[in-house]
Amino acid sequence: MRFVLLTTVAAIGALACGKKSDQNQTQSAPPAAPAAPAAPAAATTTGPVVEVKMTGNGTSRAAYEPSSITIPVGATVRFTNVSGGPHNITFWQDSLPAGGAAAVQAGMKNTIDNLSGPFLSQPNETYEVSFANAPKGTYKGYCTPHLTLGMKIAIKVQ
Ligand SMILES: [Cu+2]
Repeated sequence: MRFVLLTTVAAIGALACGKKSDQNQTQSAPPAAPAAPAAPAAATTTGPVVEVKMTGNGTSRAAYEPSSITIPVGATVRFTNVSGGPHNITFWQDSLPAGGAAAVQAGMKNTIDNLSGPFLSQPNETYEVSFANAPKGTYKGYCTPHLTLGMKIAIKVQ
Protein backbone atom coordinates (compact mmCIF):
# COMPACT_ATOMS: atom_id res chain seq x y z
CA MET A 1 0.00 0.00 0.00
CA ARG A 2 2.74 2.40 0.94
CA PHE A 3 4.64 1.52 -2.22
CA VAL A 4 1.60 2.25 -4.35
CA LEU A 5 1.07 5.53 -2.61
CA LEU A 6 4.68 6.57 -3.13
CA THR A 7 4.47 5.61 -6.78
CA THR A 8 1.36 7.70 -7.14
CA VAL A 9 3.02 10.64 -5.46
CA ALA A 10 6.03 10.29 -7.73
CA ALA A 11 3.78 10.18 -10.78
CA ILE A 12 1.93 13.26 -9.66
CA GLY A 13 5.25 14.93 -9.01
CA ALA A 14 6.38 14.13 -12.52
CA LEU A 15 3.13 15.46 -13.92
CA ALA A 16 3.47 18.58 -11.88
CA CYS A 17 6.99 19.11 -13.15
CA GLY A 18 5.86 18.66 -16.72
CA LYS A 19 3.02 21.04 -16.20
CA LYS A 20 5.31 23.55 -14.59
CA SER A 21 7.68 23.56 -17.54
CA ASP A 22 4.72 24.07 -19.85
CA GLN A 23 3.66 27.02 -17.80
CA ASN A 24 7.13 28.47 -18.00
CA GLN A 25 7.04 28.26 -21.75
CA THR A 26 3.78 30.15 -21.99
CA GLN A 27 4.34 32.60 -19.20
CA SER A 28 4.93 35.50 -21.56
CA ALA A 29 1.16 35.95 -21.80
CA PRO A 30 -0.22 36.19 -18.26
CA PRO A 31 -3.97 35.84 -17.87
CA ALA A 32 -5.90 39.08 -17.91
CA ALA A 33 -6.49 40.49 -14.47
CA PRO A 34 -10.12 40.71 -13.40
CA ALA A 35 -11.67 44.10 -13.77
CA ALA A 36 -10.92 46.31 -10.83
CA PRO A 37 -13.95 47.31 -8.79
CA ALA A 38 -15.13 50.86 -9.20
CA ALA A 39 -13.62 53.41 -6.88
CA PRO A 40 -15.69 54.42 -3.88
CA ALA A 41 -18.50 56.63 -5.04
CA ALA A 42 -17.51 59.50 -2.80
CA ALA A 43 -14.07 59.81 -4.35
CA THR A 44 -15.18 61.70 -7.44
CA THR A 45 -18.47 63.25 -6.39
CA THR A 46 -18.73 66.97 -6.88
CA GLY A 47 -21.75 69.23 -6.91
CA PRO A 48 -25.29 67.94 -7.26
CA VAL A 49 -25.66 64.31 -8.37
CA VAL A 50 -27.76 63.51 -11.41
CA GLU A 51 -28.82 59.88 -11.79
CA VAL A 52 -28.80 57.96 -15.05
CA LYS A 53 -29.90 54.34 -15.33
CA MET A 54 -28.22 51.89 -17.66
CA THR A 55 -30.82 49.46 -18.94
CA GLY A 56 -31.30 46.71 -21.45
CA ASN A 57 -32.50 43.19 -22.05
CA GLY A 58 -29.07 41.69 -22.78
CA THR A 59 -29.70 41.15 -26.48
CA SER A 60 -31.61 43.63 -28.60
CA ARG A 61 -32.26 46.66 -26.42
CA ALA A 62 -29.97 48.89 -24.36
CA ALA A 63 -30.33 52.49 -23.28
CA TYR A 64 -29.43 55.20 -20.85
CA GLU A 65 -32.50 56.47 -19.01
CA PRO A 66 -32.83 59.33 -19.51
CA SER A 67 -30.79 59.60 -22.68
CA SER A 68 -30.66 63.38 -22.57
CA ILE A 69 -30.00 65.42 -19.44
CA THR A 70 -29.09 68.96 -18.52
CA ILE A 71 -26.82 69.52 -15.54
CA PRO A 72 -25.26 72.53 -13.87
CA VAL A 73 -21.53 73.18 -14.08
CA GLY A 74 -19.70 71.10 -11.49
CA ALA A 75 -22.36 68.40 -11.16
CA THR A 76 -21.70 64.68 -11.01
CA VAL A 77 -23.51 62.17 -13.20
CA ARG A 78 -24.00 58.83 -11.48
CA PHE A 79 -24.55 55.91 -13.83
CA THR A 80 -26.19 52.81 -12.35
CA ASN A 81 -26.18 49.38 -13.99
CA VAL A 82 -29.84 48.39 -13.76
CA SER A 83 -30.17 45.64 -16.37
CA GLY A 84 -28.65 44.19 -19.51
CA GLY A 85 -25.05 44.96 -18.62
CA PRO A 86 -22.15 45.19 -18.84
CA HIS A 87 -22.44 48.88 -19.60
CA ASN A 88 -20.03 51.77 -19.54
CA ILE A 89 -19.78 55.40 -20.61
CA THR A 90 -17.43 56.58 -23.32
CA PHE A 91 -17.37 60.15 -24.59
CA TRP A 92 -16.85 61.10 -28.20
CA GLN A 93 -13.86 63.37 -27.91
CA ASP A 94 -14.77 65.35 -31.01
CA SER A 95 -18.23 66.05 -29.61
CA LEU A 96 -16.94 67.89 -26.58
CA PRO A 97 -16.63 71.65 -26.13
CA ALA A 98 -13.13 73.10 -26.02
CA GLY A 99 -11.43 72.04 -22.81
CA GLY A 100 -14.14 69.50 -22.13
CA ALA A 101 -12.05 66.41 -22.78
CA ALA A 102 -9.43 67.24 -20.16
CA ALA A 103 -12.06 68.20 -17.60
CA VAL A 104 -14.11 65.04 -18.07
CA GLN A 105 -11.07 62.80 -18.19
CA ALA A 106 -10.03 64.26 -14.84
CA GLY A 107 -13.50 63.48 -13.52
CA MET A 108 -13.42 59.82 -14.55
CA LYS A 109 -11.77 57.16 -12.37
CA ASN A 110 -10.47 53.77 -13.49
CA THR A 111 -10.78 54.57 -17.17
CA ILE A 112 -10.08 51.72 -19.58
CA ASP A 113 -9.21 54.08 -22.41
CA ASN A 114 -9.21 57.79 -23.11
CA LEU A 115 -12.61 59.16 -21.99
CA SER A 116 -13.88 55.60 -21.51
CA GLY A 117 -15.12 54.35 -18.16
CA PRO A 118 -14.92 50.78 -16.83
CA PHE A 119 -17.57 48.18 -17.57
CA LEU A 120 -20.28 47.79 -14.94
CA SER A 121 -21.37 44.17 -14.70
CA GLN A 122 -22.66 43.86 -11.14
CA PRO A 123 -26.30 44.66 -10.38
CA ASN A 124 -26.67 48.23 -9.11
CA GLU A 125 -22.98 48.92 -9.65
CA THR A 126 -22.42 52.63 -10.11
CA TYR A 127 -19.91 54.84 -11.86
CA GLU A 128 -19.63 58.56 -11.45
CA VAL A 129 -18.38 61.20 -13.83
CA SER A 130 -17.56 64.53 -12.27
CA PHE A 131 -18.13 67.59 -14.39
CA ALA A 132 -16.10 69.75 -12.04
CA ASN A 133 -14.43 72.47 -14.10
CA ALA A 134 -16.20 71.23 -17.21
CA PRO A 135 -16.93 74.01 -19.71
CA LYS A 136 -20.51 74.56 -20.77
CA GLY A 137 -21.68 72.66 -23.79
CA THR A 138 -23.01 69.28 -24.82
CA TYR A 139 -21.07 66.11 -24.04
CA LYS A 140 -22.08 63.16 -26.15
CA GLY A 141 -21.30 59.64 -25.07
CA TYR A 142 -22.13 56.05 -25.68
CA CYS A 143 -21.92 52.60 -24.13
CA THR A 144 -19.04 50.73 -25.76
CA PRO A 145 -20.71 47.27 -25.77
CA HIS A 146 -24.03 48.68 -26.95
CA LEU A 147 -23.19 51.41 -29.41
CA THR A 148 -24.67 49.29 -32.21
CA LEU A 149 -27.93 49.17 -30.22
CA GLY A 150 -27.95 52.94 -30.08
CA MET A 151 -27.10 53.28 -26.40
CA LYS A 152 -26.14 56.95 -26.42
CA ILE A 153 -26.49 59.91 -24.11
CA ALA A 154 -26.26 63.67 -24.45
CA ILE A 155 -25.24 65.58 -21.34
CA LYS A 156 -25.73 69.30 -21.57
CA VAL A 157 -23.73 71.37 -19.11
CA GLN A 158 -25.14 74.82 -18.61
CU1 LIG B 1 -24.60 49.24 -22.47
